[in-house]
Amino acid sequence: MKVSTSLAALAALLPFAMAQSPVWGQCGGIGWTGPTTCTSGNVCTEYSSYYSQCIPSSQAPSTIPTTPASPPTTPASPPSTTASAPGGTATGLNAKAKSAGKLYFGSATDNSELTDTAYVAILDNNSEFGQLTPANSMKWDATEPSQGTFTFSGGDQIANLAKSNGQLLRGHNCVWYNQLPSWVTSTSWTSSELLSVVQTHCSTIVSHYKDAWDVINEPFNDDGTFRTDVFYTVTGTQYITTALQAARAADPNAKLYINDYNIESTGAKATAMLNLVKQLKSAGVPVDGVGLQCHFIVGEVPTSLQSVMQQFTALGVEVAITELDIRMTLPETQALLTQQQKDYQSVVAACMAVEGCVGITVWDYTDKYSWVPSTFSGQGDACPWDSNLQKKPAYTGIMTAL
Ligand code: 9MR
Repeated sequence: MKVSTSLAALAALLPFAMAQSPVWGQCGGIGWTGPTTCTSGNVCTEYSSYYSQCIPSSQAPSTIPTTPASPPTTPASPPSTTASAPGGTATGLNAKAKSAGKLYFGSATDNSELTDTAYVAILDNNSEFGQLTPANSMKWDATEPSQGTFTFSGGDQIANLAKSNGQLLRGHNCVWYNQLPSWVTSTSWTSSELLSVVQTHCSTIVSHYKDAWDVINEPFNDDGTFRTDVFYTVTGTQYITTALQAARAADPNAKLYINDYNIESTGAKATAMLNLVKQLKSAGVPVDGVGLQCHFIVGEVPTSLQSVMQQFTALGVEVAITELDIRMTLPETQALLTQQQKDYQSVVAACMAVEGCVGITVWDYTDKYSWVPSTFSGQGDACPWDSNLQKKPAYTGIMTAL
């Protein structure tokens, strides 16, 4: 399918420019050009300078949160622990990121890694990491293995670790084509049945884990057409609207993201994501951020990363670097490590240069647990710590940019 065809399909499916926003629709915020009043029975409630939403009058908070002066923050964030050395010098990645005005520097992690005490000791260090993303345990196969039966044990382990470390949590993810249980992929759904399944799934997991969420993960093919997974095949783009609205209703404070890869440079896929965000916002569908995964290759960091992030923030959404790693063809050499250091530095510098880039997450901090070698044969060493949990030159590259 051509980009123009899929966007036309999206346009046809989304309700357009209304005089008043519907319940759960957007009704204000920086960059918002749509309606600023709500349909009867709802009240326009400001959550941040970037987002106001129509809430049923019966559910509207008695005190409206104050508008932050700075770029959007995650309201549900726990307090950070002290992360500076005596004299005020920031001692780790998260401490330095926060001193520089970002919300966090974080890492993905996985449940099977949490028995490695040396690994966990570094992960627990709030000076290095102020945010965690579960690499697998909040995905659909882990959280709703059979219809209506939810299991939170794996996700809870990581959520509890983040809480006890004073770290933010990023839910990952509500709707993705991959790691789906067979009851989702093998049933012959009608559109309304599958939308109800999406609604229940997103609503349940987003209300269980409060913070930022990758509500929609990887909706596009690399040519900018929509990925023809079960959700798109059965519902068109309506599943995106349903998932985001369910997430907003489940937790009005959670930052709701669409997350993808290969949108980090200008091209068809980034354009498709920009158009999707525009369409969703103009239709009053809640979307707060775009996640740029940033799975890069040494020596091939896109030069347009900063300008692409600026194009997203110009639409009134925040951005985050959600899954950063920079892999190399093995064996590792000093030259590759030096180039990797420069590459980490330039990615982090791009986020630093964009006010609405709220934070950076590496897709695990150590080569010991990177997903890369099992997926890309002959490649690896993509993380800022090596497989012996020692810092690599890449670590210095990040610190320099922060
Ligand atoms: O890191 C995850 C790995 O353990 C899983 O086997 C894999 C399954 O697809 O998913 C990995 O995480 C992916 C993430 O959920 C979405 N973006 C790409 C990540 C790397 O594949």
